[in-house]
Amino acid sequence: MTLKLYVDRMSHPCREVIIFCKLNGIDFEEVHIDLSKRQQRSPEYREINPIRKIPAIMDGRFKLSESHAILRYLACAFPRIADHWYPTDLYKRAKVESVLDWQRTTFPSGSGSYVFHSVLGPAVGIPLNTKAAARTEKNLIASLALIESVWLQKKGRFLLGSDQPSIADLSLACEIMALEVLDDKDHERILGPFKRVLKWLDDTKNAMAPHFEEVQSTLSNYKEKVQKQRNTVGSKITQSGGKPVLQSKM
Ligand SMILES: N[C@@H](CCC(=O)N[C@@H](CS)C(=O)NCC(=O)O)C(=O)O
Repeated sequence: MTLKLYVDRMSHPCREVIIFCKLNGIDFEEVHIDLSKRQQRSPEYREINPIRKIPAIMDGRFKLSESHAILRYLACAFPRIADHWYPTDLYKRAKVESVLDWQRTTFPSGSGSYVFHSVLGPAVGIPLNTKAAARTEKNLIASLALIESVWLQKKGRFLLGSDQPSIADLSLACEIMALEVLDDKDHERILGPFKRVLKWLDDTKNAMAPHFEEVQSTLSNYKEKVQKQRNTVGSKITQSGGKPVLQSKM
């Protein structure tokens, strides 16, 4: 039976799982759970994941949620997955685990939240929140500094000094790449100072080509849409001398 992925490509944990399957030639069916329509709250989806979050998978009769648990499961359950993704060597695996755990405990108030409060919220029906965005920006900058000084210190191109990417590279890169949706000025202000992070992101994208960019393109398309809306509102404000021009719906 084909593996089913319950996902929305707007969500970074979902993108991680899709990219992993594509990179490793795992056959899957993508079931779209539309966050903007709150389909994760539907009774049907509750049967798949009672926690009502995405991603989730169904492999035969086995159901699983939590992106990191899913990545670990896929890396072990499917044949011929290259060892570098989730090393069998206990010490190497433990190090990969430490990055994954750090990411889930530290980053929820980092890039994901920042992007959510400053751009993505309306995509799932939640208004933007500039105060929360400012609060999370601090945490995000501190996390980027830590990635640069701790995880990217060694010689290799990838996290922990490795020459090939692991599921920790995939997951962390997907989370940080959510920042792509910011306008260019904010993106440069936040990521610009972190040259090693930028180089690692490039190396990760290249090592995972073409699937990384292809799956990430949902976000780039959303950015274009937001940009167009900003420009339209901006030009209406200019035309009206400061106040947005509100169009009649009729
Ligand atoms: N720790 C979870 C996070 C899952 C999660 O928060 N997913 C979000 C989308 S990015 C979601 O389903 N949100 C819907 C909701 O909270 O109602 C994972 O890594 O899978």
